Amino acid sequence: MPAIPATPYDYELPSHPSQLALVIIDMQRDFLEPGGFGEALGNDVSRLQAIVPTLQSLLEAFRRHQLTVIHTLECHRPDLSDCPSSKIKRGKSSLKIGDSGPMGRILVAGEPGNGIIPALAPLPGEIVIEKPGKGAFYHTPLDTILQEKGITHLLMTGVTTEVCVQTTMREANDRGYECLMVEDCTESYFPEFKQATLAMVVAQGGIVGWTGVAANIIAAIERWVPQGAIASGACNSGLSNCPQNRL
Ligand code: C5J
Repeated sequence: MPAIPATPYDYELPSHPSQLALVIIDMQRDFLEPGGFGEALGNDVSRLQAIVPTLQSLLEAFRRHQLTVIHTLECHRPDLSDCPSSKIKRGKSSLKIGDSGPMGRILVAGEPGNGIIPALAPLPGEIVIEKPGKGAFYHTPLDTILQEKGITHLLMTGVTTEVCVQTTMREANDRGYECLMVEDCTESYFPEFKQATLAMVVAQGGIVGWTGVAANIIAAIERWVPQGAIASGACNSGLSNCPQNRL
């Protein structure tokens, strides 16, 4: 089986391209742009912008080869009935979840700040998971969708490395998925937390999975999937980025 050079050792690709998915966690204006949730928590949001071009290249490779792409959004219903109370209470920021900020209500579905940044906007046919927790498996249909599509291998990207990306990777690992965190397609407001997370997931022989870089993944995909080949079952779920089709 083809493999991607990775840490702590090569990451073997699955037997069929339809078993692989790119998971893009929370690349939302609320986390990447001034005036959103990330800045309200006191963070320098400009740090997260740095991964956008590399993530775009990886996303384009997946789209070129018609491989499955899954976007997630951290968001809540307008009445916050799906928001864990701990999330609302936690923190001492001036703007809390549900409050009105410069880009609309913080982390509320449908508000301008809650959308995915235009550079990575989902295309029709790509799965968009709305998640009320930090992990993308908590109170979402993600596991069911992956099982229905026969997906076994997940490439984890997005923000922030040590919160939603790591939580999702740990949830996925516990469910038996083979996960690789893409080092240059994930970022944190705290560089030391990103480094610690990368070290933690590969420790003890890959206790949570692998880490690797986008260029190696793109090269492996180019060799592995014939140009334009349709990966059976991928991207054909009928789900889209249209708000009415979000999950
Ligand atoms: C956070 C996230 N950091 N997407 N969310 O609150 O990592």
